[in-house]
Amino acid sequence: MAPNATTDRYSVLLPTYNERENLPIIVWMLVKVFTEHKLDFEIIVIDDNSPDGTLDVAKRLQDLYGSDRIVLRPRAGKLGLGTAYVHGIKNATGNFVIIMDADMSHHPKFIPQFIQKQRDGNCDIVTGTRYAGDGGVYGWDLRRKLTSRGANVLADVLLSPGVSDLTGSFRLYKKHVLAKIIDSTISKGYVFQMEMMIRARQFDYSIAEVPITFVDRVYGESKLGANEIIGYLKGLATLVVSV
Ligand SMILES: Nc1nc2c(ncn2[C@@H]2O[C@H](COP(=O)(O)OP(=O)(O)OP(=O)(O)O)[C@@H](O)[C@H]2O)c(=O)[nH]1
Ligand SMILES: [Mg+2]
Repeated sequence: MAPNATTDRYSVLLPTYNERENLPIIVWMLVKVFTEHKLDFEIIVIDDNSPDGTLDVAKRLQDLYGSDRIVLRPRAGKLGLGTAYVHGIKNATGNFVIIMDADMSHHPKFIPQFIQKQRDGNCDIVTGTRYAGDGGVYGWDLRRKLTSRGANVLADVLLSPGVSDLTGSFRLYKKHVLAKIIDSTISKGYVFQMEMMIRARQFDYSIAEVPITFVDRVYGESKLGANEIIGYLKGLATLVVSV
């Protein structure tokens, strides 16, 4: 990528809940990628009062990398991912926003590809996909793989939005585009990411895809259980009747 080609600035929204082991590693990797590619960036950590003390770790990272690079926007309690993005975007100073998980399932090495893709077509959204090209999932058992794949196939059949990975959450947006989409999205849980793509289609935003490899979270317990699956199916049904 041509250095200093533009005045673009990238705001990474990192929602965290009990990610004290993962946060220093993901932040280090992000700083490295952005610096090596001479890209302007900030990392906005939205911690929901994690009982494991993630916020203390975030403060130490802010001391280390500086408050122009690490921005802390904590909240008093666990309020969920959707509102975490809303909260984060309010404080974003970049013209682009990247949303990703803090548990290292999403590798920062893909970010330059997202940016290149965005610049190539001036697209509104670039989404990582586990289900096209060289994309894939590592470290999940068969049940979890089938659940994720099944969720995507089902949504594609019912809503056909033409995006290969609907439930993924590693994406790059023009900031005003993300603000508008979030504003019109009502779902919670896993359906939230999918509804964002469906709303994007309704507004006629252009969406490009970059294949990514997704690895299971490095530290911490996964919490995908029957409740999340039932929640997803209910949310999908609501979407099918409402769009
Ligand atoms: N601020 C905030 N962050 C959250 C909340 N729930 C999850 N997160 C963070 O959002 C990202 C995605 O959540 P995960 O727990 O990894 O969800 P997942 O990948 O579906 O499930 P895992 O198998 O547990 O990895 C992670 O960085 C979490 O720490 C929340 O209520 N508030
Ligand atoms: Mg995860």
